[in-house]
Amino acid sequence: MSPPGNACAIFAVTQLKRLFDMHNVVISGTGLWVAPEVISNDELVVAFNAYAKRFNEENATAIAAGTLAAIPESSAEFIEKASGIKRRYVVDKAGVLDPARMRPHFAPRPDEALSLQAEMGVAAAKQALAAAGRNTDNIAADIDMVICAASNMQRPYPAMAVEIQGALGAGGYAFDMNVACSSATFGLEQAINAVKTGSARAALVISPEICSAHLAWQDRDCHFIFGDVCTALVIERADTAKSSNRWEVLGTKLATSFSNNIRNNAGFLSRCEDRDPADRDQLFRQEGRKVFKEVCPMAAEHISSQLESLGFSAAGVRRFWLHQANLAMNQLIGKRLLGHEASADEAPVILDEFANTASAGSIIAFHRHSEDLKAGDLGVICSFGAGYSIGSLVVKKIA
Ligand code: CO8
Repeated sequence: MSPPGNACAIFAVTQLKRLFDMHNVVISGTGLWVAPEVISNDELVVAFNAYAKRFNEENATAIAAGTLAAIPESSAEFIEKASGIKRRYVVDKAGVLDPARMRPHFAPRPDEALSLQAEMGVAAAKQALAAAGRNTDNIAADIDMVICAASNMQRPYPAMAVEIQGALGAGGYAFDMNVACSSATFGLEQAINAVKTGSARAALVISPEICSAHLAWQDRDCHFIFGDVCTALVIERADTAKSSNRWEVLGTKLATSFSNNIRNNAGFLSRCEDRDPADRDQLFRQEGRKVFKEVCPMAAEHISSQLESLGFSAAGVRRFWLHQANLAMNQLIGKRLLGHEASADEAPVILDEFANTASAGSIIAFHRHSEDLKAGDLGVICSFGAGYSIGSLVVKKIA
């Protein structure tokens, strides 16, 4: 039997070897599935106000008696001024804009058919694979990990990621994860670590966000906030990557801190609690002002401390692809980081077109606004949201 000192030395050598075996990792392709229908603020407000009028008329007696509050009108001017949002893409517009329904309508699909989130995921993933220069006819040859990372899954099991893996014909393993608005960045860290350590060769991180299904379209405070979309990214070893838009991952940083300020109580216990799926707490709700005040400093500090730990400063970053919840939030974070209001070139905005798309927002910004940068340019992808949760990646363009 070897003495304990020897065992320690062997352990240390093995660990060192593992360290030296680590691979450099790149983001080599991105894809974006955009929901087929658009709702402008004006259209949304017309529908909301028709709903409010109807509600107020139907409940006129209770409102006059003071036992029920009347619903005030919404306004397109307020929405754009308070959030920066001008329109949003949704899977189903008619259901949302029907004052008698106020939620999308999705036709149920049989178990044998590809489910809605998987359909979005497959489309975005194929785009990302093509952008990465991968053969979309033989995906198993390249991809051996699929993560479906989103703020809502359409069912608990089987995992959406496994359905997407099957539909793509990818190899390896797949799993779902949910960290609300930070699902994509948290998923990216899992994929990056798996590729870095060799437990996967290449991974897809897919975020099908159907935010319209968990939004209370009858709530004036938030009815304008969300849109539907799906993003996908290919993560692979730097030495296998072929695409012309490759980004080396220099570091990832995740953080969470519990808060009730963004919450949704819908879950598998709801039925046993005799809850109505339309109850207000079974849908997205938030204390928007508190979120704004608490999350902005957290996100700015998170990014600057990560950059410092890697030997960089915000001034050396060419572009910030920030979470897309609210324009003023991003302006404040940009100002804290840079000392001046970030220009659209420094921190691109996509929420005007897409609204808040939960975890997909910062990835859409990266997808739309990364190709123009030069080799050597530094960038930061950062999400923040419910949990609270913050996830960031520092990346460097290498081709
Ligand atoms: N039209 C006209 N007036 C309005 C409206 C409206 N639609 N809504 C509110 N008002 C009025 C209010 O009544 C209030 O009037 P008064 O001053 O007389 O009381 C006034 O406007 C101001 O209201 P607020 O204080 O609510 O407005 P804010 O300026 O704070 O803006 C925002 C509201 C835009 C919501 C803002 O607070 C915000 O964006 N905050 C940050 C929110 C955020 O980032 N949240 C992140 C959540 S996303 C996330 O983490 C993912 C979760 C998972 C998603 C799942 C999918 C659904």
